[in-house]
Amino acid sequence: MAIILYDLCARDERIRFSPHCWKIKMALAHKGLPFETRPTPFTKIPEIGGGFSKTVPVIDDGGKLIRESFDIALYLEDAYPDRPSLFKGEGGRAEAKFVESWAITDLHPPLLPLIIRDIHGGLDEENQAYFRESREKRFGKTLEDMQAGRDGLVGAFRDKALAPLRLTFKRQPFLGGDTPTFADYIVFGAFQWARVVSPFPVLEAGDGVSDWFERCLDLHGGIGREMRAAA
Ligand SMILES: N[C@@H](CCC(=O)N[C@@H](CS)C(=O)NCC(=O)O)C(=O)O
Repeated sequence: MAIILYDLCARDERIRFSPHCWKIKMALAHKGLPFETRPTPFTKIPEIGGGFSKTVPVIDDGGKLIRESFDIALYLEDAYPDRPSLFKGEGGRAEAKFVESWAITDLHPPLLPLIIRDIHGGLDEENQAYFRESREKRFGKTLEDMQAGRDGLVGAFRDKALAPLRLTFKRQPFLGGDTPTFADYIVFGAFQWARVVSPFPVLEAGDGVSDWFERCLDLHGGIGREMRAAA
């Protein structure tokens, strides 16, 4: 039976933009596990499993519900040990946790103001109201004010926030080494989020990080690239 993934969707249900859900789509494809997605707008998340989670992704594997992207990846690794490994061993699990922590503290925060108003633009009316209210309360600024400075912010984002990735890709094609691991999918999710919601060029063509992202878009039959980029 196919695993079900509750996957955040935009006004157009075909548009799937959540960075955390992309991690899991890539992880499921990496393991070669059949899965189906259930398009889920922000305001419908509380209905999953009768209030099972405040966030997506959530997976349903034969009636067993799992939430939190990192825990889902660990579950898939342990439940399907004969499939290609997401972590390449214990050390890989521990290192992927560091990559996730870095993405939360140092990658998502500077990326969000570059695309936050564009995320809102893709939602339906009910979800626009929810997104605006929750995010403006959280950040103490309007979405418009947050995104207004992006032309001035993107240079520092590329130079500083992406420096550790750029340095790494000088030596190896993936964070996982010669082949990708869940660490790659954690970071991929962030850039796929930006690619799907916004035409703003957060990555510069020809940069090592951009080259790596292009490689990731082609992985697993190109499931990342199949999702159309925002125009
Ligand atoms: N720590 C969670 C974070 C998931 C998360 O923040 N998901 C967002 C979508 S990208 C969400 O569901 N937000 C619900 C909301 O804002 O109401 C994970 O890794 O799964």
